[in-house]
Amino acid sequence: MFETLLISDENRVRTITFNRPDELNAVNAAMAGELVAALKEAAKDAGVRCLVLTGAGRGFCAGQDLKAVGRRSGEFDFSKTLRETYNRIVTAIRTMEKPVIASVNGVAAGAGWSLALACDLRVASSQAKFVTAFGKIGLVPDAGMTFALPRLVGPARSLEITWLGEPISAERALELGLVNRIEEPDNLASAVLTLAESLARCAPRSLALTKRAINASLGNDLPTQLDYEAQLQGIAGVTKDYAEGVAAFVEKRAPEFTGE
Ligand code: T3D
Repeated sequence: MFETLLISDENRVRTITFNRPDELNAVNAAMAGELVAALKEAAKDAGVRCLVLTGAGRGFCAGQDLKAVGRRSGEFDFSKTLRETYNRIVTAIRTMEKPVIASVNGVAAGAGWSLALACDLRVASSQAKFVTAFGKIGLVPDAGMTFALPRLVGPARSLEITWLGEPISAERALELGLVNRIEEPDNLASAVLTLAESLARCAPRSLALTKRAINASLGNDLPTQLDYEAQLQGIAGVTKDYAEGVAAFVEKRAPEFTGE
């Protein structure tokens, strides 16, 4: 269906695989457009309870396709392109009402790292590395990197990482809180699927509203956040899944959540 992406579904988990392995899955115009469409589809498909993003071959994603840069015609409008591509992709991931996991199978560079940072959780291969790349080619970090990094590691480390552009190993990324878990390369896909399946068994509205609450908390003061929690609990507390969760507890059985 897509030229640059592979899509697979297993146990209510959708996996989108960036599929330009010869370029370490660098993003060209076709891939950016297809990613916007694939994220939209995943968001509206009620059968998809968790989404995984990963890369084919030895890379996760090397950011903008630099080989395509030379083929650009006329005066290139960076701002317009970013607004119409990466900004839409990052917004789609951040606002998706289901968990999105980056399964970082190899190098994540430039906007490719930004895409991983936009995800809710990151599981990295022990062989993965993270490279800001922007500074080396005279650009500014984009695709949400300057939003995500300070929230994960604070402003001073964010500047150190983006200014110096030194590659960060998976192990260091784990120490810094840039990834949630590390897996051996051969085990990465199955470990991520197991994690995604656990999330897919949870109550979908509970996961979605929790994502909203955690995202909102970073811009809220305590009274606002407490009120927001009360508002969201007002929604969760009248779902069939809440009734099912309580019934399953009392009956000592596993809940069957439907998303209603
Ligand atoms: O322009 C706009 O629209 C604005 C948006 C900008 C957003 C951005 O993402 S800017 C940042 C762009 N990305 C980079 O600058 C990263 C460039 N790549 C690298 O620095 C290195 O390739 C890596 C650190 C990612 C990996 O290094 P390594 O040694 O593991 O692999 P390699 O040998 O450099 O690359 C392997 C192949 O992938 C190679 O192809 P070849 O020579 O075997 O035919 C290489 O050219 C290709 N490749 C890697 N990155 C890109 C790429 N091809 C196109 N675009 C790339 N970004």
